[in-house]
Amino acid sequence: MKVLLVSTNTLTEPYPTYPIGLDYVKNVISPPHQVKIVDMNELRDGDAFAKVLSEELPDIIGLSIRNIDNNDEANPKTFIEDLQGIIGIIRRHSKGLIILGGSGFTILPEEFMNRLDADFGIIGEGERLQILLSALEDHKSLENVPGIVTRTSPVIFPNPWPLPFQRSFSKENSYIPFYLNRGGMLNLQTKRGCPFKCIYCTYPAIEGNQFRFASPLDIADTAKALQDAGAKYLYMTDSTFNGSYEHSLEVAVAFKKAHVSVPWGGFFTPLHPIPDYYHILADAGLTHVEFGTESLSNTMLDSYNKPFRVDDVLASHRDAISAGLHVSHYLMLGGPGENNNTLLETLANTERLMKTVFFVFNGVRIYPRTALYDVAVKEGQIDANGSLLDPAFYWSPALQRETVAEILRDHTANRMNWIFGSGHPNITKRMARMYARGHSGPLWEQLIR
Ligand code: B12
Ligand code: SF4
Repeated sequence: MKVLLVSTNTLTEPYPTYPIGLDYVKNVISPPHQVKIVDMNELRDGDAFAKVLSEELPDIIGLSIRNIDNNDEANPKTFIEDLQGIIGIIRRHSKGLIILGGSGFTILPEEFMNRLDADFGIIGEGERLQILLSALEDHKSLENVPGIVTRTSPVIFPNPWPLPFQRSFSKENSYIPFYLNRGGMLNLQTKRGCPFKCIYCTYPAIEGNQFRFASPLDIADTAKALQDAGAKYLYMTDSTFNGSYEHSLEVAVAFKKAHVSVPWGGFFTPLHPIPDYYHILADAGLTHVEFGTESLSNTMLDSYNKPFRVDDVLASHRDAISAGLHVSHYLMLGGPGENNNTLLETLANTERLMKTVFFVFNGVRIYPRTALYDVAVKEGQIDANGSLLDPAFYWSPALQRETVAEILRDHTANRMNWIFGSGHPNITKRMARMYARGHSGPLWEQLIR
């Protein structure tokens, strides 16, 4: 069959993200199927997309839905209307079947199927598309197959994909220059899944609740291929890069052996560090560490069910800084149990983290199939029958919004290293200008104070 895979994500904040997921989907279905990937970032408008549809005449159009929204309570942006527009163009210019997939789709499969005129959806890893395509060719029933959603079958979450996952990256992909010209960032996955159980997190539902590792040699080979394609920086897309100290160190060793020289970074969990860990990674090219710290109050870390405590954050921070790395911390304010005391405790402890940037989110985005969802329903913060396509954020009943705003204003006045939500538009504009002048990487190191 002829398959057209479409990356629908055109969000450029904080910067555009290369559609890595489609490299994996393509790898598993091609051959036997004839596959082309297009990226709406490159096509830019509906006419160009309609032209591709008319020229390619695909039997199947797979839409990758990465983002539901921009996860910013103060300036929310949702993407359902853009997706409806894309599907309208497909229906007008193609007779192909429409299949939805991607992390955004996986979080809200029922709601996307209800709101979009699609034929099928794949929950979780897109490698499962091969099952759907074979069943279509063989005219087999697709009802009640875990991970495959039809217009009539119920949503059944599948087990993680049981086979090794492999990417097919081609430096000939026409959309690569779009990313190279805007920060030079390509991305790389070293493992899937997360065994931790933080109460608000969707990652285990998207990727599975155990780590599944790619081979360090394969990862280093792909890193080299990305570097040879012109990447100036690699973002590790793992839920938590250091979740396995053993595997992440093997990756670092493989990078050194393969002479990967491009800088890289990713999400880290501030677990208690093992000796020399950040020095070894720095020596293998790591430059940026983004810690998913979320709070600096042990009461709140307990409430979020985080696998570390404040002392571990301080130790991780110290080690990463001493290895010469750029360090940032994500903070999430207002979750269950947050009150003025825990908030003030977090703010006081931020003073112990020097030379850093804080990415701060007010309220905690509520997603189905998380423990936070159940709390939010129980407290009446959301309606169990309502839609979460319009983002809802948990806010602790013990907090007054105005008091919090005042406390934060006082604490962060004149501090350039506190970024709220998706950031001030001026920062995004400044980043775009710097990228245009040839700067690369995530650039938040410019804000470190
Ligand atoms: C790494 C990451 C980032 C990095 C990306 C860096 C980079 N250069 O790539 C950074 C920190 C920059 C980032 C930013 C943002 N992110 Co982010 N990010 C992730 C994360 C952890 C991994 C994404 C990833 O690349 N995975 C690896 C690839 C291989 O997987 P994949 O793309 O999902 O593809 C697989 C499947 O989804 C599926 N699939 C994909 N496409 C298709 C298509 C078809 C047809 C099929 C069948 C299957 C299929 O098959 C693939 C292979 O198995 C996810 C959470 C997660 N664990 O998924 C959040 C996630 C995608 N991010 C999210 C959000 C919200 C954002 C931001 C909007 C946050 C913000 N305000 O800054 C921005 C948006 C950036 C942008 N321009 O789009 C949300 C999206 C859901 C939502 N609420 O909208 C997620 C799901 C996290 C969450 N909250 O649950 N992010
Ligand atoms: S450690 Fe990170 S990825 Fe894992 S469950 Fe917690 S927040 Fe999610």
